[in-house]
Amino acid sequence: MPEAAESIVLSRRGVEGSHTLDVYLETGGYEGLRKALAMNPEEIVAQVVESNILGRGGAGFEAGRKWSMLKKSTRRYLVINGDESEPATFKDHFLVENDPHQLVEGTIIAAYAIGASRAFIFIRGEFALGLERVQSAVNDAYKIGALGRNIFGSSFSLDLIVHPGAGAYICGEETALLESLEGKRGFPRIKPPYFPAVIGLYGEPTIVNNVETVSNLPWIVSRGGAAFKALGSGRSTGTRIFALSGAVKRPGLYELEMVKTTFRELIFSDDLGGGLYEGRSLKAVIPGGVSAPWITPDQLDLPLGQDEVAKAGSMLGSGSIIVMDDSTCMVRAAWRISRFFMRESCGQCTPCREGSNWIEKVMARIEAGAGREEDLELLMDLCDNIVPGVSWPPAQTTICVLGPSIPSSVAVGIRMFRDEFLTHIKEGGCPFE
Ligand code: L3W
Ligand code: SF4
Repeated sequence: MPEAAESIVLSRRGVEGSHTLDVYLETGGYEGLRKALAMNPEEIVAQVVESNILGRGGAGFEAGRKWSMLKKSTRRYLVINGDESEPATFKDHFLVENDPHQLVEGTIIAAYAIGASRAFIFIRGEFALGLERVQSAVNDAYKIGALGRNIFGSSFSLDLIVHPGAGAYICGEETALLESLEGKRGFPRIKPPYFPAVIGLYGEPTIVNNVETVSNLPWIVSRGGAAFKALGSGRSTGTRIFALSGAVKRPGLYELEMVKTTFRELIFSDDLGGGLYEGRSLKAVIPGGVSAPWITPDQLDLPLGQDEVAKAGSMLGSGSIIVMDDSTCMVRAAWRISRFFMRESCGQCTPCREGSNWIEKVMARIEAGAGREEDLELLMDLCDNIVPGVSWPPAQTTICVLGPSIPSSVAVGIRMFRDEFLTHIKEGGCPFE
């Protein structure tokens, strides 16, 4: 059975009015910030380093280490990435709508720790209610002196700007997000040299952190980095929100202590995913956003931990878990994912722009029943041209990681479900329709 989870970022779930200032203050809101302001910024960085919290946006980079990499400069910025657009990832959406003050408080703590006097929260434009609530939380924070000049009577001042995205998935890539904030088209920059911590917004050192990552900070500062590290195991400390979707009885968000629960428990426990629908069997699971290689039913005892999933040849990524049962057409699933990447490619790099288009066209014709047997080799060859060796973790031939994400589901789909692809080709159509 899964361990009982300590609720950190979802502690106000189900509390009526959780997005309002009154409820936030009644439930300990802004106490973490008050404590933080009584500490030196270096002490807060030390607490976050000790917590070992891994970034919750997808890459899992240690947040404290990233802060420590910030290049010395008089002007520095903090940017919070709330442009969540990965298919089946919906944790930040929930946090911005239901606990916007927690996000704002975490942002102020992070800005104080890194010495930024201006911060931005970039929120996916389609999250209309979330945008409204975060803006309203920011307005309230100014009113009670948690933002603006001399926050809570301290010498620290901060301005916080809420910025809506304009509908492009690629703007969730941190350097494209910075371009977009600067008013330009969301084209990713080449890293290095453009690691935001070195050359970021307006050319100044910038920290980009995910919504869920900073939402943990009020708790980390209040309870201490060691208390956070005591949860989870190994490098995967604390709790994490898992967004469970697909063919399960109880899809939704589950905040779980990292590593202490397995995929099997998350999917099948009555108090978590509740299992599959009657008479159905499991085919595969996509473990961390649609860039991640699928895992098979015999890998279900893997713990939900960063390194554990990486060792098994996939990634925990953004913490979204898609369950596919025997009613799922795997050709259609892989085609839909390739179509997503094709549409969202920004077009700067040839392998990504041309490769995604070509792969999508071939996948579409197989799904429609007009494929040829040679198409499977053609698809693997196209994948190989985007990621040499179609290896995992992928070698990068492009400016950003969207390119290397394209082959993953197509290659893994062909390797794991070749017969299903061949059935589409030989029978001239989708057997699931
Ligand atoms: C300074 C160095 N900074 C690394 C920083 C870097 C970034 C962080 C991680 O990919 C993943 C991707 C998606 N000096 C540094 C340094 N940094 N070395 O560390 O860097 P990186 O490049 O590994 O990650 P990334 O480009 O942020 C993100 C996966 O997440 N993903 C995506 C989810 C999508 C959303 C969404 O909908 N918006 O979250 C899903 O799993 O595939 O692997 O800050 O600057 N030497
Ligand atoms: Fe744009 Fe794709 Fe290149 Fe990323 S890999 S910069 S999305 S073309």
